[in-house]
Amino acid sequence: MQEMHPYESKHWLAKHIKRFAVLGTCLMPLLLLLAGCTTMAQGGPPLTPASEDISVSGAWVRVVPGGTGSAYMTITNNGGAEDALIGVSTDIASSAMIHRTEVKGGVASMTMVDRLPIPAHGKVELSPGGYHIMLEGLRQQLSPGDEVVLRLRFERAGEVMVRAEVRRQ
Ligand SMILES: [Cu+2]
Repeated sequence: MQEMHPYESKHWLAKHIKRFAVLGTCLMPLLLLLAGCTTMAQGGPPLTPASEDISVSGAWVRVVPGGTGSAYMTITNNGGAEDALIGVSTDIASSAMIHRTEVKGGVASMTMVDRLPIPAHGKVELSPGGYHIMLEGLRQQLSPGDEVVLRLRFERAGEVMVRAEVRRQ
């Protein structure tokens, strides 16, 4: 190996320190995500979202006879850019979809929503009669008081885990 002058070796070190700093920044979200998973596995304190811009409150699940359920919550975007809910998954159901209930001519129907925009500095409420997350193919019997974990996928914020309480209404 070629011997370096003191100046060159200092320069080399500076360049590599910079590279490590960049690598560290990239790893941070991953580490936070892993920390979140560990917390969940242990049934510890409330799950912290991966992003500070998106917060979810008042999440609950209503179980309907026939093996389906609906999840409701308020999603708040504290950031200065629009985000969007683009997917949901959960271990307790084989499918979780974003739905919207619409009433036309006195008849209520549900349509699937691929992308639910959450405006900058705004919030969107998922509530009975409006937006909801449809849970189909429930894998276990749910009773009031049970807690389920939902994984929400956002365009910008990435994955946000939410605990939801099972309630009758
Ligand atoms: Cu629905």
